[in-house]
Amino acid sequence: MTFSIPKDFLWGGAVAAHQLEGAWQAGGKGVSLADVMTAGANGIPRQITAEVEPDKFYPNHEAIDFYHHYKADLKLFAEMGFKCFRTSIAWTRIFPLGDEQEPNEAGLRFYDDLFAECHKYGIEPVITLSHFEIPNHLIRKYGGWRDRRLIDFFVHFATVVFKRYRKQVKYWMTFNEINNQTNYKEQFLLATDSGLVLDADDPQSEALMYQAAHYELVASALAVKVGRQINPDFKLGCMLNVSPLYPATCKPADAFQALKAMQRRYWFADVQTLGKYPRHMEAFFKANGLRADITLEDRIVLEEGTVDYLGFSYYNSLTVAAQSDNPEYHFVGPEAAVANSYLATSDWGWPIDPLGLRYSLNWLADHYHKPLMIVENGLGARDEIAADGQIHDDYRIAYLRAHIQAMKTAIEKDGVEVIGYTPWGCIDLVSAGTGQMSKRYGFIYVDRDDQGNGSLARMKKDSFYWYQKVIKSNGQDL
Ligand code: P53
Repeated sequence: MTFSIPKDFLWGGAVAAHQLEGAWQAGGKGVSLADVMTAGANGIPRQITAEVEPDKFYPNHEAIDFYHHYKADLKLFAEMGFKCFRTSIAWTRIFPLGDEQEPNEAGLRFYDDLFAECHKYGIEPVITLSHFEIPNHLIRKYGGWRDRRLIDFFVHFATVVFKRYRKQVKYWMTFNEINNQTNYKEQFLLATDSGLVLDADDPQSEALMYQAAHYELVASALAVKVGRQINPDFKLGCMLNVSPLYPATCKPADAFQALKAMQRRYWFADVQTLGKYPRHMEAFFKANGLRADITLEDRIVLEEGTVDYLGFSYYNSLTVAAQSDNPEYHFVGPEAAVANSYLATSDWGWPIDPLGLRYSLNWLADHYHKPLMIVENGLGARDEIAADGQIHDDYRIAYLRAHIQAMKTAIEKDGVEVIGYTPWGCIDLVSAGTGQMSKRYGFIYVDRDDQGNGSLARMKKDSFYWYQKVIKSNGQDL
């Protein structure tokens, strides 16, 4: 056993197809959910339109046009020393509608070329199958994941890409941040996770969420089973957003509320890593009449399709206080969260808490006993080009340094097994939550603004050189 960052550690960066590729109609690509989301802003939600409306601005349509810039961009990632690159396959490039039998060859070819370019530099692709980009047709015709037929469509998609990229891709994840929908009153989270486009106060939203989530979990397990048959060397993972929940005070009711909130947000990982619903969720479903369509056959599939590793995003912790009117805690969202006076926040109001990453790594290791991969972490911030023409993003470096240090301590002192670290948005891209370009995460700046103006030129920030040094020293020189 070694208690240090392993030699073959997967340092890299993470993105999602819809947030950077652009080229939303190239090569026969179909319309995805991301193509019908308008731009929002800090505190202003993005709108989801039924179809693409000509007079509206949809920032993902062009994004940063990675589709036509990927060769130059990968060259920059290679220059930083990336060992891996996490992106997703846009479902609508492969199946423009989502329910076809025959895949779209032009879409498949794009990823052939992209993965070949990665391997040219010894960069291992890490691929998410479904990252907030469900085909819009599946939303409009089937109502998204509320319909059991989506399982077959997804498994067919997974099978096609597993076979096609059997030799090019080893690391896979099924559904991005599958547990975001726990906050089922937020339209954006239900839509991006499950293709459920509902009003915030829809009385069905909780029941539909648990149904949709169940079908996704079955689809995820089936995909894992199929993937293992196609290539036994595949590493197949799940992906959760992890924001540990702290009690606001040492009042026992607050501590208990935090415990309940953890159960309510992370049970998805129990299903995906341990193969079954935890008893607390079975009891919750029963008590609340939330009996979804869960068959015996589904339960067998869940047991058979457990993952090899657990990927997760970490941005922040959350703090909760007991709510006397809601002792059973249905819902984990902003209503329950309180400000944590010990933590500073980003310009978008996200608490900054490096120790929360060490906490999360420990908690996940204790519960799930699987290798962990930190597949997103980072600071969304505004960048200014200084008088010397450079971007001195010391705030971003400070954030990442503190989080990598927390990860290192978890590996060295707590014995947690971590196989990789891919900070989010390694090149500036469209924010998922707000649709903004100005909420930047990258080591590489992209000249494009929130209205879609700009030359798309790329430029290295100070953090580019810093991260290059981190990778070169395998995390020793922070
Ligand atoms: P943006 C909500 C809460 C935590 C993570 O987010 C989230 C979201 C959705 O916004 O998303 C993940 O761009 C997601 C990425 C996303 C990234 O975090 O809103 O996997 O697609 O871009 C950062 O600042």
